[in-house]
Amino acid sequence: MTVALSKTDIQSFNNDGVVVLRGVFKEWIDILIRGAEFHINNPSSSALVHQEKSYQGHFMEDFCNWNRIPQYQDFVLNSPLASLAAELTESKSVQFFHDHFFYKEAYSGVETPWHQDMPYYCVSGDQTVSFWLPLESREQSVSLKCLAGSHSFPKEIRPTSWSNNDSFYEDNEAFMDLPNIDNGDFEIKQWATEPGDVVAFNFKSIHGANANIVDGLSRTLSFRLLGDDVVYRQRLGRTSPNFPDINQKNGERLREDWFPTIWSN
Ligand SMILES: O=C(O)CCC(=O)C(=O)O
Repeated sequence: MTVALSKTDIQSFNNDGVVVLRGVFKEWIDILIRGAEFHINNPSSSALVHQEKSYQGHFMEDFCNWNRIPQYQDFVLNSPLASLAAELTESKSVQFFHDHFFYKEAYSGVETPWHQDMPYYCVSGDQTVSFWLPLESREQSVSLKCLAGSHSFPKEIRPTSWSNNDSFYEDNEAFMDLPNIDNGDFEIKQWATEPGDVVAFNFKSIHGANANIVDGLSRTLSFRLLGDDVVYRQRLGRTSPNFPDINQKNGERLREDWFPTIWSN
């Protein structure tokens, strides 16, 4: 299934590292909600739960469930996801990398801190895209926020553990610190969204999300896809998500049996 994007959408994605696409997944929301409802009651063994003492709700994230939840699998294989990834990353073929679920209960005061995804991953390349897909209406204040242009920074941002802020790997000069985002030097892209809208962003875009302090639950699926130039990269420790038995060498295309090609032309 394909959806044609405008030149402006593709240009915004290239320049800013992020773009909002309106209504492209409208027909898939009910299906994904069914998957998410099952998922909330049946998290995987990789699920992480974050809780802030003074708030009643919790924030659960979970990874790599598309193979066991039929509605997610249907979406990955049969929705316009793959064609949109090919268009945005200007790739001839696209591999599916993984899915990441963010479930924030009402009044769960745990934010998603500013970060960049790429350094947590076992890949390198420029032709990458994540689709951040909220399953209910999202006010701007609780929507994804992205630093425009941060996908072109000269170094990766030092990855840290969200629970204690420790450096994720043995620290080294390959990484830079997060810039001071509050000093007004950066343009922040953040949109209110309706079900069916999606925010597409490069794995190198710095992004975060405020805590869900509104009276309603917040369910978001992020689907991560790999374009033509993406290859395996060995990191200096466990990645997130972690693929300990991947058995690959630097520079190889990711193995097809785990990360299938879902678009080629
Ligand atoms: O929705 C959120 O809280 C954060 C999403 C995010 O960090 C991502 O999709 O990579």
